[in-house]
This record gives sequence, structure tokens and C-alpha cells, in this order.
Amino acid sequence: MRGDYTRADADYIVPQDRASYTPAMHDRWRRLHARQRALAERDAASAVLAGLDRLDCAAAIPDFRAANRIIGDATGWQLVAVPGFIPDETFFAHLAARRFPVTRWLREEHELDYLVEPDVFHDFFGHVPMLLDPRFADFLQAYGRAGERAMAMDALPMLARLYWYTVEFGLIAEGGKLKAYGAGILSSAGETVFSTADPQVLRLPFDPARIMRTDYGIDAFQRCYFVIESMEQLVDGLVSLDFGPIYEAWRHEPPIPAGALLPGEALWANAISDHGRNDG
Ligand code: HBI
Ligand code: FE
Repeated sequence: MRGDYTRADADYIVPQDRASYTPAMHDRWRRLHARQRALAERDAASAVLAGLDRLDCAAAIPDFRAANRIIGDATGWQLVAVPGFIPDETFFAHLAARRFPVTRWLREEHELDYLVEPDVFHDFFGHVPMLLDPRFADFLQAYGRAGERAMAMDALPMLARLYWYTVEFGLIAEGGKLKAYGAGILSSAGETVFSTADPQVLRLPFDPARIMRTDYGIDAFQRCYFVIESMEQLVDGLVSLDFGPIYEAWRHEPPIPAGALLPGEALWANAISDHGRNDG
């Protein structure tokens, strides 16, 4: 792992140490932000755009303490700085307490387009705007609370897939158009366009049980996306469904390959992206 874990406490929280960022790093953030904000204008969910406006984080790597005043007022969530990936149980415990772990380091200049691990740009630009949406805020806390049972039932890969296909790579239909709300999409220039506009890639209607059975890859654009019709649908999918029987039925089965369609399965039908014929 790239982060410095020596100063982490038992919850893996570290000081953001904002004074240690160099002018070159702030400038790199500014360029990353400008590029992704321009793409978001057309392809991001309305909640993402509203959140970015409220966070006002275009000029420099944000100060988590200043952001926490805005986020706290909106939904009661708080950011905590972490060195990078943290253990599953710690990650779930933070989410269940409405604390979002944000990696403190920024990617290098040669990594502007692609990174496997989360950095502060992915975590902040990608994830934090949605924390200002009250429905998403409740969904993410419910997700954190689901962690303990998934681990106890040896079904963590199934719950992790739900995070992957919503929080990281989720699409939402707004006014009949595909928009991105997943952080893995929003922090990637290529995938912002690909996920919303590619005419071939598999897009399926949101179905928590189907998602929990679907494999994913971490080193290329996704081969499958799941489309929600509203933020309420996300929350309902978590609170109205008992995951226990789903874990029980599928946890020892091989997952469905990411690009596969099951017999009789319908695609998300109303696939109109905001990429019209005239706007390239
Ligand atoms: N740690 N910092 C960080 N960020 C994550 O997204 C993350 C993590 N630890 C565990 C984890 N994700 C996953 O195991 C869960 O999404 C299931
Ligand atoms: Fe992420």
C-alpha cells in the first residue's frame, strides 16, 4: 500500500496534514477537477452537480475540516482522513457511524488518467458530493450496517459487489437520460463517457440480488452497469430486502460473469444517453 500507515490510530484515522501538500499538488488537483467537472456537466447525476457546487473545491486540494461543516449541516456525515485502503470491518464501522474515509495522498503526474487504488481525488471528487444527498447518505450508512452480517455469513464478496455496482459504478436515469453517480466513473475521464454513451455495453435495471451475484473487474472499464430510476430505489433496495436468504442461496456459487446476460433477462430499455448525434 502506498499510504503511510505508521501514524494511523486504531480506526486508521490520520491527520489530513494539509500543510504538507505542495503547490504542484494543488495545481494537479485543479487540473483534475477542471477536466472531470466539465465532463460531469453533461454526464453526472443532478445530485453530483449540486454537491460539487456546494463543496466549492475547484481551486485546491480541499480542507477536510472546512468540508465537514458543509457535509455535517447537510446530512450529518463527516470525513476522516485515512492512509488508503483500510480493513473491511473498519471501513464498514466508519460508514455505519456516518464517517466517510478519505485517502489523504494525491496521485502522481503520470497517473492522471488511471489508478487502481483510491487517492484523495477519487475519494473526494468521486464520493463526497453524493454524501450531501440525504437519500444516498442513508443508503451508505445502511450499507455500512450490513457489513457485520455479511462477514459473519461468509458472504462479503456479495455485499462488496453491491458497493461496486452502486457507490462506485452506479448509473441513474434522469429524464430518460443516463447519468453517472458512481465515484469510479466520476473520477475517470474515459469511463464517464464510456459508461453513459457506449451503445454496446450491458446496462441492466437495478436488482440487488442480481448485483450481488455479478462478478466485476478492477483494471478496465466495466462490462456491465446497473441503472437506478431514483435514489429512493437504492434505499428501498437495502431496507426492504432481507439479504440473509440471498447470501444463503448464492454465496457458494460462482458469480455471473460481468458481461453475461442470463436467459430471459431484459436490458435496461430506455437507454438514451445525453450524447446526441450533434454534440459528439
Ligand atoms: N478502504 N479506504 C478504503 N476505501 C474503500 O473503498 C474500501 C476500503 N476498505 C474496504 C473496502 N473498501 C471494501 O472491502 C468494501 O467496499 C466492501
Ligand atoms: Fe471509491
